Amino acid sequence: MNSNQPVTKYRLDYTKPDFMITDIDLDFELSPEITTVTARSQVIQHNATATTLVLDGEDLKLLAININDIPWQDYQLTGRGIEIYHVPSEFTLTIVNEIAPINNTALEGLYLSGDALCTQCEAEGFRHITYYLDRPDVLARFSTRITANKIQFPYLLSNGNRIAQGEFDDGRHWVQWQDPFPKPCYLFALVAGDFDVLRDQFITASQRKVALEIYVDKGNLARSEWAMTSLKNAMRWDETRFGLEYDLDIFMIVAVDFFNMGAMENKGLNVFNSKYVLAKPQTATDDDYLGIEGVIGHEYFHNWTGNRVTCRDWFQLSLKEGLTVFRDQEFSADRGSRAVKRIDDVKILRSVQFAEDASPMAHPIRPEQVIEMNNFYTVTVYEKGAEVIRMMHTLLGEDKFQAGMRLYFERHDGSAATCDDFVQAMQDASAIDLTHFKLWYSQSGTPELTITDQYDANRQQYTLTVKQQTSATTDQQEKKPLHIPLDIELYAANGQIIPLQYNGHKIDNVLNLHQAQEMFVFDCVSEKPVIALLRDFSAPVKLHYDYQDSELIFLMQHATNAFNRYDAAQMLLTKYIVKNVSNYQHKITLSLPESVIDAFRAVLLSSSLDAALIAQILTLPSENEIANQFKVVNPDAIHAIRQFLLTTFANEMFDELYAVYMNNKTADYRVEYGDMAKRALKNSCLYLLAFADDKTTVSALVKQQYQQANNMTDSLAALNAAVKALLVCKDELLSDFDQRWHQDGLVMDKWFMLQATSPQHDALSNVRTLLNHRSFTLNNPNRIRSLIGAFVNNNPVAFHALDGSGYDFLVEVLTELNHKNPQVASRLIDPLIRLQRYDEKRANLMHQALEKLLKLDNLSRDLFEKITKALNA
Ligand code: B3K
Ligand code: ZN
Repeated sequence: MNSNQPVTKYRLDYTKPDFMITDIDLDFELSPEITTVTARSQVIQHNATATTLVLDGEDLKLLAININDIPWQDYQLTGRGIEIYHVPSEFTLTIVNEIAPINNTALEGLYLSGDALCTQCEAEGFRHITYYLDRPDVLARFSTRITANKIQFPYLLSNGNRIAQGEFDDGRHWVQWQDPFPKPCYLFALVAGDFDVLRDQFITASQRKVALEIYVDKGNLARSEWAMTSLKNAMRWDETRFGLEYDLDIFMIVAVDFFNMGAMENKGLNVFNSKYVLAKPQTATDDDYLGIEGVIGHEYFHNWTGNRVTCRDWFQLSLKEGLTVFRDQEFSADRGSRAVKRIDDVKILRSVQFAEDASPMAHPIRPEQVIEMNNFYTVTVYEKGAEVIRMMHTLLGEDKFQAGMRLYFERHDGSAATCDDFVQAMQDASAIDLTHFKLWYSQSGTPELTITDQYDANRQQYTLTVKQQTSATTDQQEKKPLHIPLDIELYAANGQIIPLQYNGHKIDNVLNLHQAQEMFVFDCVSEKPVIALLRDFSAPVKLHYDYQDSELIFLMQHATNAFNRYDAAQMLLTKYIVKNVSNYQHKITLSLPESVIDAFRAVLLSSSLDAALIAQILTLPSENEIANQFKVVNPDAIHAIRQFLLTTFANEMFDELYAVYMNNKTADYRVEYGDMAKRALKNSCLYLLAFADDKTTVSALVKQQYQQANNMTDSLAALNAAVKALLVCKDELLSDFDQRWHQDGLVMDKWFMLQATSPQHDALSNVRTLLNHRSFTLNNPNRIRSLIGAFVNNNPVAFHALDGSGYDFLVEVLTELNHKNPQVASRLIDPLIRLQRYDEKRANLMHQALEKLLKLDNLSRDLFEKITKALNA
């Protein structure tokens, strides 16, 4: 695919473009086999010494170049595009080229999704459509004319407003679109196909009418209603919380089945993976509903944070992504449970982002060097990026943060900005010095806080000593202390809050850490307190503090912050997980104190806690979360300990789990937060029960729930329990599910995922068999992720099998995907590049697997970048 030698690009090498394009008229003669693109651009020289216009372009067939409507011969095609020599200082450039969407399996540029044609241009896909200045700091007004066969492609969509349309005698029709807002080409979109359309409208705060249209595959109209509801909620929320109104007269969403990621925020025409649009109770789980709400919100919020103000260069990606993730997190938190949303987000950070920091792909939220930009749409740029925004929000408070947002838009609306610009606006609007804070943008790695304390009863003083340290990462040896907001609270033994004060002055709960080691003294502390640390997870760090069990159990009951309650439970379990992993390795019997079980039983039976929060606390940390506790990961030990805990909980709390299960049944299915919380609690009880020794009772219960369920949340929960606890009914239920849903790819993804993550000893051979299942195809990224992605990421025991079979399997898959879809291949390889985290035997096998891949013909830039980093680490 990419025959060019991979080149590393550096953030500090940024230079302004020599030429700008102010306007572009695109004309598409569409057909899946050959599409002809005519691009008429208004080009202006910005650097007076530049006379060569260098345009990006890949996999294009050039037909003609005109300058000011006169054919131009003075050019040369390079592997990466075209160099046009001796151009005037201002001119009209017309380029005609052909592309073949039908052959585009990489799903970047213009490609076929089922019977529809659609585009994906971020980050650098536009160069697969025509020759252009494919960089985000070139903003042009786009107008797009699309011509295609009317029967095959009744809907022809692009960005902006539809300004004209017409028909030809030969069965073709055309539509002309115009987008009044200048934009970089990564926000360009075109969709052509036959759809059902859900239409609605939204009246903005200033009383403008916006037409809302959601395009879905024929027959799926009923499954698009939740997406529409979510869109309207997102539009209203952005007005009320951020004061941001939508700017065009129309907002369209198109759902497609073949899509490399979740969705794309193209101006006025969002293209979505159908997974994040389609939902009805029978096919979508509560988590799917929440996922749709979040992603619809995310893409919509990009209209201001990403589109109106875009990125100067791709190193600045977190400018729009970190900020927009923060915004979508807040949207979800404001709509549902703030605490539960926070816990979900922290889990992703701890399990995936911390692992990325400890991998050869470690990078700051603003990367310094990149070979393939698509490799940097990472949890670090997105989720850690959102944490960095959240810390600024914590430091400034909502009002000053919003003032910062307003200043940011005042300064940068309609242009391309940098992360520094954003922080500057926050600093200027708040008068809070963020100079030291900015280090979060350039330093990679997970900071670790080691906290000790001392209580002086005579002086009634409590002293906290906080050390911070960030270990070297593969990309960066030297680390400096960061500005870290540490949110704390002190409690007396009766659960009362002890106010923070020193010398008669009130002290804020958020301590500002700046140095490698600091001391904080609090007085008027009349007894040795229990401390809640990192309230709401106020910074993306690892915490070390020597809590006694009794203190953790106390925090599980008394912490005012729900995140702290959850986290105390996690820390308590983690202590015994780590202890038992060592027991396992030394062949000592596994054990869990009665007091720990009692603490969890108390949470389970709590009448005051939100049901969804109880469910979160009762969910054991995943094997990946646990793995991050260890320098060298032992997947078998971790799995064994987790199974032991599940069985212990189930047997010890059987009656209580059963009672809570029974008490939280909901009659009808409603997408309503309270009901979702009840289902979450009920289903986490069912999951635990499935591991109890009384298999007859639990099998019957699981089977009954599966058979009686009127919604996917409940049937999938039952199926999951059966598969993970290896209940005898599992095969029967799995095959029933297959019979029922095999024609529905999105539903089958859940079924593939369950089997890919099964603890069954022959999970891999089952996965191999499923590659030939009627519902599976290696052409669809969703299927790949749910079967292969789930296996390599979430079945560590099988993937890291000591015979190397898991690694061999991944090598086979990647060999095929390397040319078919490099972006998807590159995501799948992540667990294989983390070889330093495993014992010598596994690390050697992983090394061999990577060397094999490195020898592939035409290795994509995407895989090349990760493999070479891993081998050189
Ligand atoms: N901006 C897109 C992601 C594009 C990924 C390109 N490989 C979706 C989003 O973050 O909203
Ligand atoms: Zn985004």
